[in-house]
Amino acid sequence: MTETAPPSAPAVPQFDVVVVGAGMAGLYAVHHFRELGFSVVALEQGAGVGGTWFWNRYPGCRCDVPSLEYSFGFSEELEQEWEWTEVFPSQPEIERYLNHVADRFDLRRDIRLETKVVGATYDEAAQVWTVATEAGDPITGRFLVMASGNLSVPQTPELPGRETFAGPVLYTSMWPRDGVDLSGQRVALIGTGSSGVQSTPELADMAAHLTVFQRTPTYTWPSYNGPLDPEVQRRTKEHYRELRAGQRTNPGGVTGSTGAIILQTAEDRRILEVGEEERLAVLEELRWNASRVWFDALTNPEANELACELYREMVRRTVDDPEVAESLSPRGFPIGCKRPVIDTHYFETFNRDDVTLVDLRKGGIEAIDAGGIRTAQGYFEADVLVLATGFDAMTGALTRIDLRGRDGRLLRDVWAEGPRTNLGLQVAGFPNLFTVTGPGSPSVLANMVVCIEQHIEWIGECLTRMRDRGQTEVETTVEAQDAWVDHVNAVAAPTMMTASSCNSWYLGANIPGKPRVFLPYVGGLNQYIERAEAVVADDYAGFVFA
Ligand code: N01
Repeated sequence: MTETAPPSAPAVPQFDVVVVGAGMAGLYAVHHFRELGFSVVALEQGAGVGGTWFWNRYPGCRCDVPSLEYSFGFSEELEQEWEWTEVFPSQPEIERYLNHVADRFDLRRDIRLETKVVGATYDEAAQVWTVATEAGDPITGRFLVMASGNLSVPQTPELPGRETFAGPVLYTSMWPRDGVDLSGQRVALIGTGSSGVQSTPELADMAAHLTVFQRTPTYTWPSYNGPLDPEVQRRTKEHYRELRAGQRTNPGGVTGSTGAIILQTAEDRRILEVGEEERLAVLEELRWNASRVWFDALTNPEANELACELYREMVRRTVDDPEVAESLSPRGFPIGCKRPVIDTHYFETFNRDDVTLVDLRKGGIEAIDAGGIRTAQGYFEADVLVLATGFDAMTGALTRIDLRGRDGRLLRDVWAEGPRTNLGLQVAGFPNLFTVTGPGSPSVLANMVVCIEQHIEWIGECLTRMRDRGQTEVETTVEAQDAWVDHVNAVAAPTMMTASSCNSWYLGANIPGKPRVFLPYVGGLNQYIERAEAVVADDYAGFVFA
């Protein structure tokens, strides 16, 4: 509960809908709500549209969902006219695509760039949200749609002496728009999650020397990227409606019908039922994927550990120096607990003479000074520091602003023990607030574009129903929210993702002090959509309208 009295808002707001963010979700929100006849504005802190794909422009940045599936399905013309060039799209290609979307649908006139939202307050009497920005006067709207991203708030770790470093300190998630010339530079990279793993081979190519500081080794699997076959693209365009329908009945929102190999999933093989000879034969045959094909490894820790050992054997076969190979081998947490990392020649990069691995488990970072990084293992000189240290995922963009609902209560306080939502879409005590791909929805566990379109359409349908009935306020009940949170927790419990040895950002474990709560919905996008549609069919059971 806060002490600040909410400011009074005008009875007639400036906009029907205020959207926060102009990434994929914000762009589609502007288009869709406008098509439905609502007045809408999107507030975006960046100097361009694209969200994730505007900010994360580090070398090697690429999506791991096939381009033909990682694209909007709301416009057949858009589907037909846009030509993808690679199986998995790179950041520049996705950014170009999203700028094309903004222009093609004339979205920019309702988007305010360089407008950072710092808070929003709900006026219960007026039923209006007042949104505060760093850019100027507050903006009012009947509804507030947070399209502010799941991985949009960089985690900025405490690194003693960082401010004394003489050279540039670059975040992969805030990479300079004009690029950086790293030729002849000694680069120090901290962080070996998806961003660090993707950028390692590219930074090694660009720099004079690359030193990778690794706190936790990562399970990574090779990307099957390459030029997109024009014939595959042509065929897909002929059958796009089937593909889009198929995405919504698939747990991950990806049909795989374009032939792209995404990631080997578990087959009907059981590692506990085969001897070492057969396991090694599978390793010969499937290489890295030999660690992913075992059905019993999904739930049985003993089976999982055997799969991990196959993975480590693959690291040993790839990395020349046995000590470096051992340092790069993950231990102590299961395969499947963290977000799978997809790489291009990551392990091979450590065979280069101009690349050094510093295993922080043998002694952590003690201090940074003007010329480099001091660890218990020695001093490493550097001209440029690159931080690939992750995000305050799923909740950061909502809890790090001053978001106040009924009685001026701050969302950060309401979620002090972890986020609670109904369907990841609404929070009790915060009427007329919608969170796109919020905690408790499939979001980061599925094709984000499909998740975004489904959420925006669900919200649009709800707002249209309200307009038709002359209603001006909608809010989830506490009971429906509690029931949804119980369901989210129940489906997560048997998976490796909630194993006690797992310290992932799915659990908030990467942010000091963040409550350990499993954030996304792991029941599958298809199951989720069924449940979200059942709520609508049941006349919005669990939601109260005024
Ligand atoms: O972040 P991460 P990310 N000292 O949190 C280390 C998506 N994504 O940006 O594991 C030293 O995974 C930290 O170490 P540890 C995707 O969903 C997708 O890489 O905490 N190290 C870890 O190694 C992904 O999962 C793609 O011990 C420190 C790293 O920093 C998500 O974004 C590409 C440290 C952070 O890894 C996040 O990925 C990029 C410290 N003080 C991103 N603090 C695709 O390929 C943190 N670390 C599609």
